[in-house]
Amino acid sequence: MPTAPRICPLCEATCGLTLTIEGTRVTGARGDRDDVFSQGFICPKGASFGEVDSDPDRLRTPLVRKDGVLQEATWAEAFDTVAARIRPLVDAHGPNAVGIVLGNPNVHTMAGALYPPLLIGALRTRNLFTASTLDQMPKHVSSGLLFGDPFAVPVPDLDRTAHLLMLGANPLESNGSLCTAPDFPGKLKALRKRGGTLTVVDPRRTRTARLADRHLPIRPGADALFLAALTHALFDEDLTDLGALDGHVEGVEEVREAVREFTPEAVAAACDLDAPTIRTVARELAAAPSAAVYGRIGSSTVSHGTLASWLVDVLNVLTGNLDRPGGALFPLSATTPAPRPAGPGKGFALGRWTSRVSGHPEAKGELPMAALAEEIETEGEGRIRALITIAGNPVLSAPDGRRLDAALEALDFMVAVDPYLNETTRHADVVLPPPPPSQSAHFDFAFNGFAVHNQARFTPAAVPLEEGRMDECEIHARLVLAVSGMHGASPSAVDDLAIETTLAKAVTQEYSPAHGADPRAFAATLTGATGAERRLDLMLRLGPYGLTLDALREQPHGVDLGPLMRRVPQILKTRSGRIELLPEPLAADLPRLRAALDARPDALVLVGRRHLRSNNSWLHNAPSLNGGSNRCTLQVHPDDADRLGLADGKPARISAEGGELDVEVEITDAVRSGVVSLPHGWGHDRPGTRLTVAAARPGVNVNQLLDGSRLDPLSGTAVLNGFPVVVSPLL
Ligand SMILES: Nc1nc2c(c(=O)[nH]1)N[C@H]1C(S)=C(S)[C@@H](COP(=O)(O)OP(=O)(O)OC[C@H]3O[C@@H](n4cnc5c(=O)[nH]c(N)nc54)[C@H](O)[C@@H]3O)O[C@H]1N2
Ligand SMILES: Nc1nc2c(c(=O)[nH]1)N[C@H]1C(S)=C(S)[C@@H](COP(=O)(O)OP(=O)(O)OC[C@H]3O[C@@H](n4cnc5c(=O)[nH]c(N)nc54)[C@H](O)[C@@H]3O)O[C@H]1N2
Ligand code: SF4
Ligand SMILES: [Mo]
Repeated sequence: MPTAPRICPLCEATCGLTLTIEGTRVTGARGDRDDVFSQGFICPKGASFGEVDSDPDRLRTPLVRKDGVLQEATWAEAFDTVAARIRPLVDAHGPNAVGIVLGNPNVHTMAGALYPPLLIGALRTRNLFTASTLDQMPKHVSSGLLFGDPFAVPVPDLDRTAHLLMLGANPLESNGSLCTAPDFPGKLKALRKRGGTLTVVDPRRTRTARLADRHLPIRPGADALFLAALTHALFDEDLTDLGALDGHVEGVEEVREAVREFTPEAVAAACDLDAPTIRTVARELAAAPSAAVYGRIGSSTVSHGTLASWLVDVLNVLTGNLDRPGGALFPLSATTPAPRPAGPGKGFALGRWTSRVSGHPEAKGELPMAALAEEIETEGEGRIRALITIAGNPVLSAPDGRRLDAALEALDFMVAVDPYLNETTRHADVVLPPPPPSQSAHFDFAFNGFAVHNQARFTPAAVPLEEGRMDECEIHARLVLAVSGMHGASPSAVDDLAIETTLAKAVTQEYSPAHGADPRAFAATLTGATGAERRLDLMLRLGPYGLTLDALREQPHGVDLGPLMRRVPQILKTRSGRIELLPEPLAADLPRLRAALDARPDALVLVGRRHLRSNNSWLHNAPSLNGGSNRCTLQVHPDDADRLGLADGKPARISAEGGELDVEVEITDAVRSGVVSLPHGWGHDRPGTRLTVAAARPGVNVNQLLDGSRLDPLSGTAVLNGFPVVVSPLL
C-alpha cells in the first residue's frame, strides 16, 4: 500500500504521521518512526486522521447565499460576491467596518501563517479578534514586556530538566501547548525516571497530576497569588541566583519590593494551600540542579492571567533557570529571520488603541474576542458591518454564544473560510471551504517557535488536490485580492509582493543572509510549486540555519537542528536591551492582585477540561472521536454533590451571569470541592449546520454561562476558568 508522510495538524505536538493511501483516500495513519522529532509517537486523534480527513460533511464547493439560502456555487461566483460586497462597505464606512476573526486552526495550516497578516494589512482594520484572547494572549503580553518581543516565549526544556513546576496544564489530555513536544506524556515519565521531580498545580486531579510527585489542588484563579508567594519566599530565604543572566536583568530589587506583601502565609487562604507547602515548593525550585516553571490554560484564561504568566518567568529568571539548558529556553525556528546582533530594541507597547464600545486596550494588535458581539451590535461610526472568519467558531469558543449568534445574523455581510457549516459559519453569506489536510502541504511556522527541540520538517500534499478544490493558500490569496480592489489578478501577485517586500528589507540588513544581494536575482533562486512554497523557501533561506525548501524535501522525516540553546541577550528587544523584570503595566496591575488576598472566595466556581479525543469545537463530527459515554458532563466533588443534592448521572441546572444550562452530573473526587468542571467546544444543537455526527450528540456550550464581561484587563483575555456558578438538581 502506498504511504505518504504528513505532519499531524490536530494539536500542537506536530507528530510526523505515515499515512496509508488507497487511490486518493487516506485509509490509515501511524506514527512515523523515522520522524526526527516525534519518533513514532501518535495519539488517538492522529490515528483518526483518515476519518477526519474524509468526513462526508466537509464542504466540497463554495457556498453563496442566494435568496436568503446558502447554495453551492463556483469559486468565481464566490469571490465575485466577496469583492462586490466588501469594497463598498469599506468605501462607505471606513476600514474598521470589516472585522476579522482568526481561529485556532490557522496555526495548523501554511495558509493561516502566511496570508492573514496580508489580509489585515490590505484591510487596515483595527477590528481584529483571534483565539489568542481566549487562550495565550497573557503570555504574549508578559513576554512582550519582559523580553521586548511577544513571541519570545520560553519553553520548558522537557528532555533535560531536573524539576518541572507545571500550572494549569494537562498535557496527558492536551498533548501540550506553547510547548510543542510530541509524546509529552513520555517525556514526563522520562523526567521521573531520570530522578527529576514533577509538581502539578491544578484544581483537578488530572491524569497529569496523577503522574506527579506532588499535586497541589489550588483554588481556581489563585495561581498569580501562589506564584507571587513563591517569588516572595525566594527573596525571603535568600534563594535567588541569576546565574548566567546576571548583568542582563534589571528590576530585581523592584520585584522584591513588589511581592513583599505576598507572603506564603498571606496567600494561603486564597489559594487554599498551606504556607509551609508553598515554602517547600520555592526551596525545591531553587535547589534543583535545573528547573522550569510552566503555566498554561488554567493559569492564563483567568482574571490575573498576565500577572501569572509574568510571574512564571520571574521565577525562571530568579532561579537562574531562564535561558539555561534544563530550564526554560527560547527555541530558534528555521523560519525566524537570522538573528540581529544584541542591543536595545523598540520594546513592546500595549493599548496603542482601544476598542470602540468598551474601550478595551489592544494587545499585539488585537481586541478581545469577548468584545466582538458588542462591536457588531452597537450602532455608530466604526461599527463592524462585515466579518471575515477564518478557521474560527466563536459562537462556541467565545463567551455568550447566543449573543454572538444574534450579532452575526445582523451583519451586512459575512465570509467564512472553513471546511464545515457549523454554529458560526451558518451565518456566512459566502463560505470558502479549504481542502482536507491530506491535500495540503504542511510546514509548522508557528509551533517550531515553541518546540522543545529545534527541527524543521516539510510534508508535501499526500494526495493530489481533488477536482474542483482550491488550495487553502490560493483561497487566502484570492481573498486578499478581493478585499483590496485587485479582484481577478493572479493570486501569485500576492506572494510576489510579499517576497519583494521581505527581500527589499533583508538586503539592507547586515546580519541577513541576503545582505547586499540583488532582490530580483535572489527571488529568482527561490523554488517551490506554489507562491506559498516559494515564500517558505525564502524564509528558510533568510533563517538562521541556511536551509532551503529543496533541502527539506530531500529529508521527508525532517532535519534535526539540535537541542535548544542559550539566546540571551540576542533575543531581547526591550528598550534597555535587558530583561525588564518589573514592567510598569504589570506593576500597575498588582493592586488588583493585592485586593484578591482578602476577597471572599466564591462558594462554587467552574473550570474547563480537555479530553484526549477532542480538539476544541471541531472534532466532534468524527465517529471514532465522539463515541462511548457522554463526555460533556458536569464533574462535581462528592461533598458538593451532597450539599447541593446532586446525583450521579442525573441532570442538573447550572447558571451564571451569561445564562443557564442543563447538564448531566458526574460525581468524582478528581475535582476538588468548591469547583465543578465542564468541557468546552460542545453545543452542536443549532439549526442550519451540517455536522451529522456532532449534532446527534450535541452537548452544551459552557461559554453560554459567560456574558463576556470578565477579562484579564492587560491582555483582554476572557476569563474561562474560575468564575462563579450556581448548580441545582433538575427534578
Ligand atoms: N470555556 C472554554 N472556552 C474555550 C477554551 C477553554 O479552555 N474553555 N479554550 C479556548 C482556546 S485555547 C481556543 S484556541 C479556542 C478555539 O476556538 P476557535 O479558534 O473558534 O477554534 P475551534 O473551536 O477549534 O474551531 C475551529 C474552526 O476551524 C475550522 N477548521 C478546521 N480545520 C481547518 C482548516 O484546515 N482550515 C480552515 N480554514 N478552517 C479549519 C473548523 O471547522 C472550525 O470551524 O477556544 C477557546 N474557548
Ligand atoms: N485533546 C485535546 N487537545 C488539545 C485541545 C483540545 O481541545 N483537546 N486544545 C488545544 C488547544 S487550542 C490548547 S490552547 C491546548 C491547551 O492545553 P492545556 O493548557 O494543557 O489545557 P487543558 O488540558 O485544558 O488543561 C488546563 C488545566 O488547567 C486546570 N485549571 C483550570 N483552572 C485553573 C486554575 O485556576 N489554576 C490552575 N493551576 N489550573 C487550572 C484545569 O483543571 C485543566 O486540567 O490544548 C490543545 N490540545
Ligand atoms: S499528539 Fe497531537 S500531533 Fe500527535 S498525533 Fe496526536 S493529535 Fe496529532
Ligand atoms: Mo488554544
